[in-house]
Order: sequence, then structure tokens, then C-alpha cells
Amino acid sequence: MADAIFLYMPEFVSGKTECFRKQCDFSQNTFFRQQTKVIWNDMRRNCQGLGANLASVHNKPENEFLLGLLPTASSRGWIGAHDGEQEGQWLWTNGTVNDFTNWCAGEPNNLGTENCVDINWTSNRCWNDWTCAGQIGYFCVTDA
Ligand SMILES: [Ca+2]
Ligand SMILES: [Ca+2]
Repeated sequence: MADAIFLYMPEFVSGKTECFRKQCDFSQNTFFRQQTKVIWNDMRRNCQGLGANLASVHNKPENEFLLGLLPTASSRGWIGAHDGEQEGQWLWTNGTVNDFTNWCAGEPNNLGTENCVDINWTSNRCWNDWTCAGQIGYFCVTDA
């Protein structure tokens, strides 16, 4: 993670790059955010358009780091996990190993059909599988 640039998009000045002191100190990352909340597939396209991947999360500090990038405690954000290929089999879009989860109690429940993952569900700030058609902020990540 030390050599990653995290990108959180929405609620930001389009195109502007910023490095927030606290997060930079945490892992020497820089990141930027842009306007517009998007459905999951658009996030994927947008990240790829930046030469980035959707963010994967592999440990608690990394999870907390991403939560810290959210503009408010209740802001939600897509990460790059999905089970759209086989129900219940969660994969990271960047192909990394699935070695960490932070599911809320009772999640993932695939309610209706939920194949995408929001990192900040409820005041417990845990993961929820959610409809990929939902529109929320998201994280991309790229190598520095
Ligand atoms: Ca599912
Ligand atoms: Ca769910």
C-alpha cells in the first residue's frame, strides 16, 4: 500500500489533485476525488480511464485508511469486490487475493441481487453487499 495512489471520487473539485496531510503521513499516498456519485460499472470504467484499478482492501489499517478518506462519517464508497460471476464468491477486480473482509452482521445477504460492495454501511462502518446500480462514491488505486 505504501506505493499506491488512492483516488476517492466524489465531492471534489474536478481534476484537482490534492494530498491530505494526515493520509500522506499514513502511507505516503496522494489521492484526489472528483464530483459525481456513480453506479459500480461506471466506477470501474472511470478508474480504468485514469490508469487505475478499483481499490482492494487487505487488512484493517487499509480499511480504516480508506474510511478516513471519505468526506463524512456517513459517506458511502464502492470498493472493487464483486460476486457477479458466481454468487457468494467474492473477487477483487484487480485480481488480488481475498484475504480480508469487514462485513456487517448479516451481510453479505444478496438482498434482491447485490453483487457489489460498499465499505461504509451503517454507523458500524462495515461492509455491505449492495446493488451495483446504487450510486455512491468510490475508490480507485494506482501504483505511485
Ligand atoms: Ca451477490
Ligand atoms: Ca446487503
